[in-house]
Amino acid sequence: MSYNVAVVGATGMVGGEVLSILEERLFPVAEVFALASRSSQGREVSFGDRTLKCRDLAQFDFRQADIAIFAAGGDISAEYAQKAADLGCVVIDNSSHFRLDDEVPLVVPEVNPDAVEGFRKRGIIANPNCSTAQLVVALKPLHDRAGIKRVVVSTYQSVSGAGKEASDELFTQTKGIYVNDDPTPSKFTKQIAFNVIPHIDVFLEDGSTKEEYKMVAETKKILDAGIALTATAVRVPVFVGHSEAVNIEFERPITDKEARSVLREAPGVLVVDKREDGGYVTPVECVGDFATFVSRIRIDPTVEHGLNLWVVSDNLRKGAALNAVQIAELLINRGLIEARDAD
Ligand code: 11C
Repeated sequence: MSYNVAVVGATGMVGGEVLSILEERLFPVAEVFALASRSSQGREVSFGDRTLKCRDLAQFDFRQADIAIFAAGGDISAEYAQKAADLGCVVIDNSSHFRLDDEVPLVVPEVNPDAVEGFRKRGIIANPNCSTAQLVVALKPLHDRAGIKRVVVSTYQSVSGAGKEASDELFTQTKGIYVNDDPTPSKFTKQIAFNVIPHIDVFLEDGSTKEEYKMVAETKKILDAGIALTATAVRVPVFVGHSEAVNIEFERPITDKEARSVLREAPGVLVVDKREDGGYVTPVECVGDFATFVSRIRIDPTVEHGLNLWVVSDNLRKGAALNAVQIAELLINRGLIEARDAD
């Protein structure tokens, strides 16, 4: 059986990755609809060796699609996702719009696959924030083994998380600084080239940022509401690949050796941890990969049952497009979705 898939935001960075991943994973597509705003109508995007012409999202009849992957931001999801779902098209939404809605499951297939069944309420499944997705993939097997009490995480997030304009700003600023061009930021609040910025998304009343809040709330919804988590989210001058320094306090004892072997067996995780120069993964090495890489696994002797980890993943893939495609695969594998025009 094959499925008609609509990709909303097909001209964006995540939309482009969705198209690549559908093709790379041989997703059973009958037809792919590349949808974008009216101004992008007719623009061409690649799907394998085919070229697709973008259609106007506002004019698209979602009855033609079995699955829609939305990757065009919260406002577009707010306007169109429920309409698409009401027309019988299962929506997988990459924006933050529905993530904390009780009637919408928030799913990372390696972590809480059973939650996907809840899609029937509204016909929508939410994809987590990129920094949460890779974190919970690494935390889940450790939580199952030793019970996580508290997590302290500091992120090192690439500019692609903030979109194409942000990536362009890093590129232009980096080049410009060598020829004394004005580095005045426009997308970021401070210079990003040769700098780090401890601020992602808007500030909240308590002094944290929304990115940090998302990591707390989404981890609780996906993994376990009982886990205490505190985060500091930092933007770094890296194009693709988010990194996280993670400190974990467990209920029960766990050695670094046990953690390494549990992580080695865990779905979606690749352990690269040689305890020697270069024996760990950096963001440039994870680009284009499906895995969440875990390195620097070691005991934290300052707390009872403590561990430290370094977690790296391609934020456009596991953090967005790959997770969305995996959710679609999960729906198919569980027989939860049927092509309306079966072959
Ligand atoms: C960033 N994590 O790196 C953000 C991007 O809620 O889907 C993803 C925002 C989201 O800026």
